[in-house]
Amino acid sequence: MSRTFIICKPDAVERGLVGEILGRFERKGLKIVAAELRQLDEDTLGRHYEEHVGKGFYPELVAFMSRSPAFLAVLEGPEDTYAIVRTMMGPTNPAEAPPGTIRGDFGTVMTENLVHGSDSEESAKREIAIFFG
Ligand code: 3AN
Repeated sequence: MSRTFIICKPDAVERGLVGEILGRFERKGLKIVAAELRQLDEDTLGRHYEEHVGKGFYPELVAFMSRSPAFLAVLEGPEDTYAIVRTMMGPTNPAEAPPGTIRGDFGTVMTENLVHGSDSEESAKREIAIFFG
């Protein structure tokens, strides 16, 4: 089995899109094996986004990700679950995200792009450890 980590970001929770997003992953055949609505703090976000700390957009990213609760989940599928989730999310820039993807259907700006998904099996393990211990 293969697991990945997702965040329905604060914009998704505020807009009432958590059910829509989780429903897509469930209908695809992925199983929710852990989930929690949680207010994220700067310290946790610094560990999660360690490759972005210091970049120009980082302060805006942290302010956004900590402005209201996010919905965290671990999803499980038979193999390459992280890649299935990434394909369903669409590219980081919503302008490049095709219809049918989560960002393509619901997103219009780069920072507020609704959903995070681990970008490799290694990232998934690292992020599950950060958020679910
Ligand atoms: P993804 O969320 O698609 O994996 P990452 O991990 O490269 O993308 O970036 C994490 C988050 O940082 C993005 N979801 C987005 O909110 C923000 N971000 C990344 N690159 C930029 C950028 N060039 N300008 C503004 N925000 C960015």
